[in-house]
Amino acid sequence: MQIIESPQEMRNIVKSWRCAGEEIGYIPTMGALHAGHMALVEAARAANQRVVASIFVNPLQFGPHEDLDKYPRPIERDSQLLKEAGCDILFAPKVDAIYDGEEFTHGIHTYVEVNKLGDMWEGAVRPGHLRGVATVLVRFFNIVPAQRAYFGEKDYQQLKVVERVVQDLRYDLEIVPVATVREEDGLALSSRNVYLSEAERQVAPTLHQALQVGVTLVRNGEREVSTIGAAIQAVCDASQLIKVQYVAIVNAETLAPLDTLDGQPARALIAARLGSTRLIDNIAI
Ligand code: PAJ
Repeated sequence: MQIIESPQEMRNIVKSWRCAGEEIGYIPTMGALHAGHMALVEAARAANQRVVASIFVNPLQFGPHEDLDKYPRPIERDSQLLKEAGCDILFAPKVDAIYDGEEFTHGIHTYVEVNKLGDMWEGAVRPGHLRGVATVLVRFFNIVPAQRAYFGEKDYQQLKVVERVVQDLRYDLEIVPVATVREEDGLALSSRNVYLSEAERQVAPTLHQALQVGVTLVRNGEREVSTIGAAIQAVCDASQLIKVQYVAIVNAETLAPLDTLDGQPARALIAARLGSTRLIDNIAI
């Protein structure tokens, strides 16, 4: 596996692969890789001749009081995992290869912002976050002109925002969703789980259990969103360590809140704080 820092070099290699008729699968990440990320790599490996993963802790998607500085960066371990998974290239650019210095001091020039879809839920709780994600991803899509890019359903709103960006900006790129990988107790894998204290880690699977309670209600015929939402909230509220930020039952494509379930694809979204750690999860409902 090659490790590449230079965007120009990265672009040239992908271009040469494309000229040779090869298909490229691309996995953008912020590193601190776990089995969730590796599921994306495996999906890419299975469907493409070439696999590129990137690791870039994107300052633009962190709020002023978020964990940018303490975000884990185990680069040796990450590159070993990618190598073992059969990744061809790890693209790991420095911040100044992606952003020009004055973009931070004088305000960046070109943002990618997705109306509505990017303003609700995560967009409301973390202003600027999804704009930061969309802005960095178009830069990476231009540097790594792959045919397919892989995203986890774990970050469901991010997935929908990326699909929208690719459609609206007419990228010739297929966005491939990959199911959430979980611990045995149901907790969705996340690079941020390492921040949890022992007590918080013990109650963290409650988020997934609460979502499953919602699914069970729907299976048993419940259609009132307020009832389902209240049941999910109640499961979480039973633990004092969990501070729910939102529970939302939404249209699976537009993420607009629903009143009743009348057969359209729907998704339950949850975000909560456990101490200083923020966790999100979601489920098809
Ligand atoms: P990061 O949190 O490193 O996640 C990279 C990819 O892995 C995302 O598509 C995410 O949804 C997926 N992923 C994370 N945990 C997962 C799990 N438990 N199961 C399945 N997939 C999982 O998301 C980002 O980085 C950044 O916002 C990024 C897209 C790289 C832009 O900076």
